[in-house]
Amino acid sequence: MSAPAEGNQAYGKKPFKRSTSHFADRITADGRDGWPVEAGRYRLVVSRACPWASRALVARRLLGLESALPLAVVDPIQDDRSWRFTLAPDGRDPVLGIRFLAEAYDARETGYPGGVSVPAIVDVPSGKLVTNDYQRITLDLATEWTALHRPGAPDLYPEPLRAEIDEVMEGVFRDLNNGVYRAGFATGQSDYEDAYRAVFHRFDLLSERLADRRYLVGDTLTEADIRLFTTLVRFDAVYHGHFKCNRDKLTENPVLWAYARDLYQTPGFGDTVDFDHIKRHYYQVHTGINPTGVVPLGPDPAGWLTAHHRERLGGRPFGDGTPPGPVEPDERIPPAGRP
Ligand SMILES: N[C@@H](CCC(=O)N[C@@H](CS)C(=O)NCC(=O)O)C(=O)O
Repeated sequence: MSAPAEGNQAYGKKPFKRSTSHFADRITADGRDGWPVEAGRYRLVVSRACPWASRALVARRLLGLESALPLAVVDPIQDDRSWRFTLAPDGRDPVLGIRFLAEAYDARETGYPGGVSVPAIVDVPSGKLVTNDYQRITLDLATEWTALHRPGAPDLYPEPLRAEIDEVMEGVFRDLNNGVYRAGFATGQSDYEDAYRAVFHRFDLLSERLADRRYLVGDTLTEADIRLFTTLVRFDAVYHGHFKCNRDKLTENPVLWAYARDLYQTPGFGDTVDFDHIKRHYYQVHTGINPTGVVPLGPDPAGWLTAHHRERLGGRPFGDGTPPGPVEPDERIPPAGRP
């Protein structure tokens, strides 16, 4: 039995509290937790709706880990057994042979009482969940999976910049990545207002920071940009309306809108985004805040492809490396999900 999806928790006047990842084993080059990096051994399970899982989708593309770490995409709509493989033929993941992600959680720990969340990495031979630790997964893809990176892969977590990257990510997580959820799931006026203020305080700080620099830290793409992108790309489609973060739209903030478009148009970012999955998940699953389940038609995503002019700020997106190649045909976003 899985816990109810976030957002449908019983309504008391408690602030929204994010659960911590229960399964925090790490897949490392030296295999110290019993899970060595190995091509083809693990399966990355994501929802394209989920911002935390989407970090892993972007990092995997930028690093060229597609064939080393194959992908399973779940249906954006959970049922009472949580995430389902209904997009696969016969509703079963063809490699793991399971219908619900919960089965991999159960294989790892019988009777685990917590929620079944994505991203999740599953060990294919045993069918067991290895980790759902979304904060760690992408950092390990960048630093532990290096032997399997593509030639020309960028360094997304460069050693000399880690302290600054961590500091930037901390504020982005608290006020934006998680701040929008605190606003959206608030059940009391003052909790909502606190979260709303934090979201737009961070908007203001970031638009100042990014006015004259192309990326958040250094002059290349890093993990910090991935984490900001996955929230910004959802902003007008869901957070502005559904989560009531409506002081500004992203499109009304010239700096952040240009920054987000620049990333969206960079190979590895926009080509992982499915606006159809994003909108259907939030508006249909969170029945506590959208009881009708009606999904809005707007906004028009066409703007994501317009010129951003951020090249003028310089920057070297991939440092000494190169952009990733085209998306594999079976991972391309269907027309309903893109501009
Ligand atoms: N709550 C997860 C973080 C990732 C997360 O919240 N994922 C969401 C989708 S955006 C999810 O799978 N929610 C289902 C649930 O928690 O029941 C954790 O603490 O590990």
